[in-house]
Amino acid sequence: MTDTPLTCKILAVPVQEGAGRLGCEMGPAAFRAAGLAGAITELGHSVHDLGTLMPAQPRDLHHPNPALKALPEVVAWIEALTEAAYTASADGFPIFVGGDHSLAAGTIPGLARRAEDQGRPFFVLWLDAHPDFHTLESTTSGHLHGTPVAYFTGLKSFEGVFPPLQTIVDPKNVCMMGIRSVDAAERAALRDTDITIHDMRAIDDYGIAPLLNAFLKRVQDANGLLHVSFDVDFLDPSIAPGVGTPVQGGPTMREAHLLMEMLHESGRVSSLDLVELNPFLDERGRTATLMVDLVGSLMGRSILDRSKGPYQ
Ligand code: B3U
Ligand code: MN
Ligand code: MN
Repeated sequence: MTDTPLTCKILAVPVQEGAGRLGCEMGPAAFRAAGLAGAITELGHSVHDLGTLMPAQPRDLHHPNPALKALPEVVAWIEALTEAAYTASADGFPIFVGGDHSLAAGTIPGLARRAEDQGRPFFVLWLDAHPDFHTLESTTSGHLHGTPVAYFTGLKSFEGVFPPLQTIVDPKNVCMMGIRSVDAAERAALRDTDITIHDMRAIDDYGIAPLLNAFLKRVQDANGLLHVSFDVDFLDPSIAPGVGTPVQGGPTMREAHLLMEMLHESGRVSSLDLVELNPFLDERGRTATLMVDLVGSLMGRSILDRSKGPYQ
């Protein structure tokens, strides 16, 4: 993909009801102000602005877990998102700009269904400090941005509450990186899944590159499509303070750029979520600006010209 121009379709998704702190609804505006579209077109790609998504009409929904917050509202967003992601992925490279991470409970099922239509295996790279693997029963915070991975990998908890899944994502096709804040119930549940989880310990031990290469090889061998779900709190809060749930000890700026550059070189990435940017908590836009720089690396920016291959 190195030199293939993409048609990027940017959809703004101002959902914030899934997070514990207000402010993610300003995420799309901050990405715009930090120059997201220009950073992409500068690299020779084109950008279509799909505007701002509206949620479906919330329905009366009840669940025995009294901690759950804004269940009808989040489900209404997920319904609209699933359809929007399915439609947007018919062609081009969709970028879903959130919004909190409950967004991925809509984008990923819609994209997985599209991949199935196309007869292509579907893979997810989950970049996050958190595994977001709570069920509706196990979450104690009740914040639904902590649940999307459990939902789209088909855990029963969500049946009859979240929209029925037309296509379940195979847990074997999901790889998490950057994990460093795991609740007790998630820790127990993750022992029983086939998801590949590279926590910060693994990154310290082996480095980003070999871990990512092993996953990318699996995507390549399967001729798969790869969706990247990028939670801004994946990054260390010293470089990315504009998030609601910062966790110390995350990847550095260079580790994050390396990862994005490698993703570009793989030519496998077909869609992207950018979530959990909270401009209300940011410092003079520096988190938004860094995220736009990282999208530049994903879209083909490199320090030196590498078109003839690396290190000659
Ligand atoms: N696991 C915690 C914290 C959390 C999850 N995702 C984010 N924070 N962003 C919870 O509330 O479920
Ligand atoms: Mn997350
Ligand atoms: Mn997170």
